[in-house]
Formats: sequence, structure tokens, C-alpha cells
Amino acid sequence: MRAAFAALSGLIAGFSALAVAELVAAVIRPEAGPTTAVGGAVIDRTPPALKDFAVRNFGTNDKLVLELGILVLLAGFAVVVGVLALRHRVTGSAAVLVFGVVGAVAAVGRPEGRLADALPSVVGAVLAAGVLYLLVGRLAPAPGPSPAAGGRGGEPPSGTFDRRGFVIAASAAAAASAGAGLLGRRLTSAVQAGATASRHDLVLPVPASAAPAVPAGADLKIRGLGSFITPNKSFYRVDTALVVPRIDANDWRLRIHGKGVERPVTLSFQDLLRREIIERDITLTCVSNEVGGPYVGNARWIGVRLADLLREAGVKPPSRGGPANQIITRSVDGMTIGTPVETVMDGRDAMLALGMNGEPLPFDHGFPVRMVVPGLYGYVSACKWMKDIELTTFDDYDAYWVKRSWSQQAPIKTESRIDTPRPFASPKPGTIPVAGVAWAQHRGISRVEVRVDGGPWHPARLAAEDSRDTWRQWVWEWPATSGNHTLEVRATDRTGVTQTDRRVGTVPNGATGWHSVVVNVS
Ligand SMILES: Nc1nc2c(c(=O)[nH]1)N[C@H]1C(S)=C(S)[C@@H](COP(=O)(O)O)O[C@H]1N2
Ligand SMILES: [Mo]
Repeated sequence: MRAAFAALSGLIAGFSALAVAELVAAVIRPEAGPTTAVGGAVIDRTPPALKDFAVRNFGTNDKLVLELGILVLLAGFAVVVGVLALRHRVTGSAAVLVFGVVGAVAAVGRPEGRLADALPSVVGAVLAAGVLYLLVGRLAPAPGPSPAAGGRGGEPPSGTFDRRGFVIAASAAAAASAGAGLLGRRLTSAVQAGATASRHDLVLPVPASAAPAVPAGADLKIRGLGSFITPNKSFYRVDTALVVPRIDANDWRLRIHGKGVERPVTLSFQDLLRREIIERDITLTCVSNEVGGPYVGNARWIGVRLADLLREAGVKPPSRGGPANQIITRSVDGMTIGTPVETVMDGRDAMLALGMNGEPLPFDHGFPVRMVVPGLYGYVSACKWMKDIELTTFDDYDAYWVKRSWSQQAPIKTESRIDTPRPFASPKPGTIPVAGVAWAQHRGISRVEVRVDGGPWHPARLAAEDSRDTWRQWVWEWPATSGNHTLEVRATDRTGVTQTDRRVGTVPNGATGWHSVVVNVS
């Protein structure tokens, strides 16, 4: 019985540690909270070959799974520590401090970690150790009943203790912790109110160089095929951020500096708004997208040309004698992304984007400013929540994913995907539209072909081309007969390269192979 109460004491102590840590983190910064810090540290250390797993599991809403896992683990330890404290009050309580150390080390060790980030975990753990010490103290045998009752006096029957006293103390600790936790939440949203307001109040500038209207024929409007422009809400999200950074656009600064930068600059958001604004349709793709996968999306971006900014800062590409061949973009959450200077300055519309599909960038997609470079996978180009651009060389610096054994350079491979019919669909015999998308950003798509059961290739009808930097929808009307059939697709880009059938995984620079879908016509 006392063991159960001791376990409960451990849980309450753990809860108060987290609640108080979150309150302290609200003051320091939300990312410094222990579960977020430990989760982030886990992501940082995810073995390279498991990045796909990380992306798939942490890349979207499933980040919750990681945090829940940490909480469950923590609860288990809390129970053990509580029971231990019943036996050895001081040792058990002190054991709580170990978790403070784990949280603190994780927080300080994050890419943007500072010493102050240790505080939430340390304060939380010290407090929790105290709570556990006090609660377990309440479980000590109560002073015996009056000698008259038992006759012998002294020791009460083992297992009795001041139950009422314990319940009161435990409830008080739990309530106080809940209060601290709620206060922390409030404080965090108050701190973030400026960021939210700055996004809400932002009126997007009118682009001086507008994108032409999307050609009417770019969207085939076929059932089962996504829209040509991917709405922000359904746009894929891939990043390592357990807490989405919320930056106040008014406080935002971007520094451009490094090798060969003759005139280093620091720009504010207003500085960007005053520049020539361009608008472009660009399809983004993640290197972790498997053949047939979902991590590709197309948006209308507005922003400023990165090449202009670099030129004004005195940067020359390597082909013109510049000493730097790599741009490192750094985000407020410590992501580093390495992009070839030559590519950014070769005339393509590499941009610092501030608008996405007619809105300011959503927080999830990098508000206030992110990079977008047509033709390069996201991990080598699309830095979100960016704050710093440093010119360097590929020899001198490896960016975040490169340190984790992904390629330094990664142009997007020519790919295609069947979106309808779905795998294992059972359509009726007759004419069935087989449709999907194909992409080869900055090269453009010139041909898509479909075949059935390894037979001859049939040319698909291509939707109108918006730009070389966007994906292209396609459809082939399949005269389907009964039975199980395998559909395959392959694309050819405007340089004449046909998508290879060689199956390789996503590591180190993008998956290849033909997407195939098996259907049962009946
Ligand atoms: N700060 C930051 N920027 C980032 C990342 C990240 O983890 N952190 N992930 C990159 C990767 S791998 C991709 S594919 C794109 C995805 O952009 P999206 O989430 O807006 O679709 O963002 C890139 N920019
Ligand atoms: Mo990615």
C-alpha cells in the first residue's frame, strides 16, 4: 500500500518537474523545456540511415509520438524513483536530479543551445526532488496511537501512516504544479503574441515581377489527382523542429557575411519589403521522398531574388573567381543548409520567400522568411525560419544533414508518380484514366509514359506547362480489361534524360525507380 503511494509520489514529483520546467522555459525559450530538448537531441542523433524514419515519424504531426514516448518513459522512471525514495528517502529524492542533468545536457547540446537552456531542467529537477522528499516523508509510519489503545505504545502496525496528511500534501503539490504549468502555457502564448500579430498584420507587397497566371490546362481536374497548386494546409512539412519557431517579423534580422562578401549586411524584414519583389511558382521536393511518396508540393511564392542580394554584397560565383562555393543558411532553431553559390547565381529564381499562395508564410513553413531554390531538394536549399547567410566552401563546412551522411549537393531527380488509380483499387473494366504528376524542377518535363504489365510504353497526355520549375500533371486513358494489372510510369525531362528504373533508396541523394501501382480490374 505504501509502495503504491510512493509510486504516486514519484509521479507527482515528475509532473511538478515538467510543469515548473515549462514555466521556466516559457521565460527562457520554449525549446529549452526538457521534453522538447530531449526529443530534439534524439532527432539530432538519429542514425543517418534512419533519417527517413525520423522524417516520416517526426516530420509531420507524429512529432507528438516522440514526445509522448519520452513522457511514458519518464513516468516509468518516476514510479521507480518514488518506490526507491520510500526505502532510501535521500537517495531516491536525489535520483530525481539525474533527470535534471539529462534534460540540461540535452538542452545545452542542441545546435542553438546556450547555458541558460539548462535552467528549466535544473530548476524543475531540484523542485521535484524536494517534492518527492516531502511526500515520501508523509509516508513514514505515523506516531503510534495512544498507549491506552494498543497497550504497548511505540510502533504502530506496519503500513499505517498519516493518510490524510499525505493526500493533502500530494493534492497541494499536484495543484501547484498544474498551476505552474498553466501559467507557463499562458506566458508562452503571451511571448508569441508579437509573432502572431506580426504575421496577421502583414500586408503582402505587390510583386514587381508577377508570375503569369497558371495556364488553364495545367490542372487536369481529374478525380484522385491533387490540385496543381498545393494549398498551404495540405502542403507537406518536413523539419526537425519539435516546437515550431515563432518569430516576430519586426524583430527579424538576416545577416549576410563570410568568404568573399565585400560588403556584409544585416537586413530587416522592412528592408526586404522595400526591394523588388518577385512572384514564382516553384515545386518543392524532399530528398526523403520515396518513389511514389507524398513529400512534394507546388506553391506560388513571393519574395526577393537571393542572387541580387549576394551581388550587392559583392559576392561572385566561383565561375567568376569568387572564393566561396557554398552558402550556409542558418535558421533560428540551429538548422544549417548548404547550397551551391553557382546554382543560386546562375539565373534561376532562387529566392528569399516571404509569401506562400497569397498569404504570409505559415509558421510551419518558415515565417517570416525562408529560402526556395528551384531544382534543389529542400535539405540543400529551403531553409525555414532563416536568420543568417554565410559564404564558405564545401571543403570548410558540412551542413546538418551532410554531417549525417547525406550528399553535400543534391539536385532533384526526374521523377513521376501515379496518383490514380490508388494501389489495390478495383475499378470496372473500360476506360480508366491513369493520372499523376511528374517533376524535374528547372529542367522541365517533356514526356511521360505509362505501361501495363511490362508491355509497350504509351505516351501520356501532359497538362499545360506552367514553368520549368513546377511539376506537371499527366493522364493516360487506359482501356482496362479484367484481372490484376501492374501500372508503371516514367518521365523524361527536357534535357532528354529518362527517369531510371534502377531502384535506389533515399540516402544519400534521393530515391530513384519507377512508381508502380497494382490494381484489380473487376
Ligand atoms: N529550419 C529548418 N529548415 C528546413 C528544414 C528543417 O528541418 N529546419 N528541413 C528542410 C527540408 S529537409 C525540407 S524538404 C524543406 C521542407 O519544407 P516544408 O516543410 O515547408 O515543406 O524544408 C527544409 N528547411
Ligand atoms: Mo527534405
